[in-house]
Amino acid sequence: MNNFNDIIDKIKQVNGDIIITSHVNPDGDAIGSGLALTLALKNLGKNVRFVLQDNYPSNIKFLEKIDLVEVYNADENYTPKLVICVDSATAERVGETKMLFKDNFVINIDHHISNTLYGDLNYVEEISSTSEVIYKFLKHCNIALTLDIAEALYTGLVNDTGNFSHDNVTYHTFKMASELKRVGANSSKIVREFFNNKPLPAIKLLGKAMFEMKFDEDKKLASHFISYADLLEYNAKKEDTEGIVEKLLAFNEAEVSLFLREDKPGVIKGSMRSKHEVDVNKIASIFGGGGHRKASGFTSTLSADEILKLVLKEM
Ligand SMILES: [Mn+2]
Repeated sequence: MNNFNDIIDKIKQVNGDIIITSHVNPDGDAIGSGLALTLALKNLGKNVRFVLQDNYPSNIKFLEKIDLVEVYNADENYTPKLVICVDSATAERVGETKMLFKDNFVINIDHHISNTLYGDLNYVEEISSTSEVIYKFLKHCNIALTLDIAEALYTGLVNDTGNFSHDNVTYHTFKMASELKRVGANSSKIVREFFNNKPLPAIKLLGKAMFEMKFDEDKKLASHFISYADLLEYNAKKEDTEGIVEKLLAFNEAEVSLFLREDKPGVIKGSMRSKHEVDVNKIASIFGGGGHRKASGFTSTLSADEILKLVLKEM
């Protein structure tokens, strides 16, 4: 594992384009940490682009500099001198932008315990969010926090902590939030725009999930599956199911929640959350996924029934 000095030294050495990337279906932490780092390195005079396979979700468009996000174009000849990947536990998680890793120097900055250390330099620390890692990095390097950077980082923080409700929140997380407020981050605006800003298909699918939720009395698992046909029927985007897995866990008898979404015919994305002791990072790993003890994800080509059976067996 490398340290922040290794990383800033490499960044300062680079002459030419730096491309920052992150995982597919980017969430608030992927966008927040990546955008904050993009802005910070631009302020150091670097040529930086923030390139993702998928565009940002609509509930994050309030961020002042969100237009810096570029969607990867397979026809373009990218020639970065350095690629920095944030919030992605594996190289595969970045999707098509993995092409950028080829023949290029890669720095991997993340907070997932399951990170495979795929970079030429790796900094992985299991704290609340990659945004908190980037915050520590910027402080360490004495890079100034501008308002734009602060709001991007705050968004990542509320995304990965469930607005400071998960147990990945520490004294340091609150100190960071306090510092971001001092710089001027509008926390109430961020939470309102980010969480209470769902389009109709998302509201309908949430209602459907709550109504149709399955519950295994024995293992205390609350689960729900949304098929590809459901997504089409409700005219929903993948991002419209964001948050359902947490809402399933709101059931007082549930210890673990499992949300399955068929992203394209035959391919299911699974998300899991755990209330207490059950390690869902371990469960996700049987499908080749991972994440954290209390929040994890995976992708599988098994059927929803088969996945549910395997999860119950593993619990
Ligand atoms: Mn994250």
